[in-house]
Amino acid sequence: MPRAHDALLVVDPQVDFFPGGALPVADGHAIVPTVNAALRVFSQAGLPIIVTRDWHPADHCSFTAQGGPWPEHCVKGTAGAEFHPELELPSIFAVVQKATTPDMEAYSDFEGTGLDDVLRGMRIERIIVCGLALEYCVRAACLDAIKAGFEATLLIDGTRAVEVAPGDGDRTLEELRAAGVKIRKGPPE
Ligand code: VGL
Ligand code: ZN
Repeated sequence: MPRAHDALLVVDPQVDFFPGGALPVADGHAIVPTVNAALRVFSQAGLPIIVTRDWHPADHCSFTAQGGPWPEHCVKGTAGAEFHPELELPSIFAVVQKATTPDMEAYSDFEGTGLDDVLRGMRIERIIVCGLALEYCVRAACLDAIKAGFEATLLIDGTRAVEVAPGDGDRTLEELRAAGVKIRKGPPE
């Protein structure tokens, strides 16, 4: 891997989701080597790379101040919303931003973005997924990829769980497997 008609989807590798950020995933740094390897391999193969970002207005409905479940995070234009500096981003990649308006929450990169049509237009058949956080945006991206008719492979070493409740990560993996998502260990080479 990868092969023709694959695309790489790196979900929300943003400062706020790493340790020290506003909504940190413990051990988030552990994903960096696998994500960078995936970026390198897809870039060298000339295959599409999509990096997504949670891109909220300051009054987003998911924030506790608005009655939502999360602390303020990934406010568009702030340092916490930047891609993590340890990411080795190639010269060419596409950015998808989501949950950009106050009233709409979107964990999935396919929700309200038109990404599925863009990928179909590029003749993509399989989506290789990594990033943060496993139970939320990575889960939603994998499930929606399958629903949209793509194959989906999750790079297990390139993702980590928030674990709001212990065991959430493992339960998510089971759910993804049952939905037809392939789980792959190690970097994509
Ligand atoms: C995410 C919680 C809130 C994620 C985004 O990227 O997984 N999680 N917003
Ligand atoms: Zn968010």
